[in-house]
Amino acid sequence: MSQTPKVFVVLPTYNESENIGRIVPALLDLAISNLHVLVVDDNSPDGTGQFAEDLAVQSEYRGRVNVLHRPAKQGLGPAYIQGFKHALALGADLVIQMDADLSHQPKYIPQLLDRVQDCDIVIGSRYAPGGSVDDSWGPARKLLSWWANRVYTPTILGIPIKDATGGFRVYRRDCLIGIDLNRIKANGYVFMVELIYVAQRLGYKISEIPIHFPDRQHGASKMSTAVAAEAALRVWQILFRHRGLKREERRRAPYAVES
Ligand SMILES: Nc1nc2c(ncn2[C@@H]2O[C@H](COP(=O)(O)OP(=O)(O)OP(=O)(O)O)[C@@H](O)[C@H]2O)c(=O)[nH]1
Ligand SMILES: [Mg+2]
Repeated sequence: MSQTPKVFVVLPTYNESENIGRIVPALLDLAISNLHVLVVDDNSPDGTGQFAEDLAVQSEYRGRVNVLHRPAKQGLGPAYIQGFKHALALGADLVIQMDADLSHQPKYIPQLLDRVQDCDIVIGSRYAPGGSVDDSWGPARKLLSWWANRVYTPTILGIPIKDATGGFRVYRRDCLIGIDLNRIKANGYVFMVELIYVAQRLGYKISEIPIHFPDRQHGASKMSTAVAAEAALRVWQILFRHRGLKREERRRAPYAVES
């Protein structure tokens, strides 16, 4: 890796017009040189894609904001995969995955980047010691989320990860190539679990740092009980799909360049 790694933050958006103008400046104002943002918008009806384009041409951000426009809402997984491949094609050494709704707070990025010097993936973790979720969550919601992440998912998959559904992460370039993103089939939120399970099977070193996870202040969540229940069932599918993977099956060739 060069002296100053090229860092790309991939932000998937669907109707985040109230957040995009907050998060992009917050990221670019971090004192991190060579940090770029890639917005992956699924043709948001609220105009998020155009707001992102407006930011991209603002003189203070020019050259540091890229926007990928996808034709329609096609799910978080495919948006991230296209975004990751695009960031790699643009020369990213490190790729940060985060939501655009400010539940993933930019202030943790220096810690993520610091930790990734010793491993392949770092997860900003709600369930590592010292991590926490929004105070407004009731006891039932807290318990369910804790159980899903600390008990259900790691037990089924046999992985020692405390926040496998957490979507605030940094990956090294070689690791995103080695995983072979074409293996990842999940569309929705279980994408996080599939990707981390494949990484674990392939022997990548994964670490977690504690974060506080506040609820979004603006815009609407795309999460629902039905989506969460489907994700829980799909953990089994992920197990059967990838449990035979071995370290030798790491991909070596970079991806073909796509837009
Ligand atoms: N491009 C794209 N982005 C999406 C899609 N679905 C969700 N997103 C984005 O993914 C991120 C996470 O979505 P949220 O609705 O906040 O879901 P969540 O964070 O799991 O749920 P909450 O905790 O309720 O906010 C946000 O930046 C969304 O705009 C999609 O189909 N395509
Ligand atoms: Mg959210």
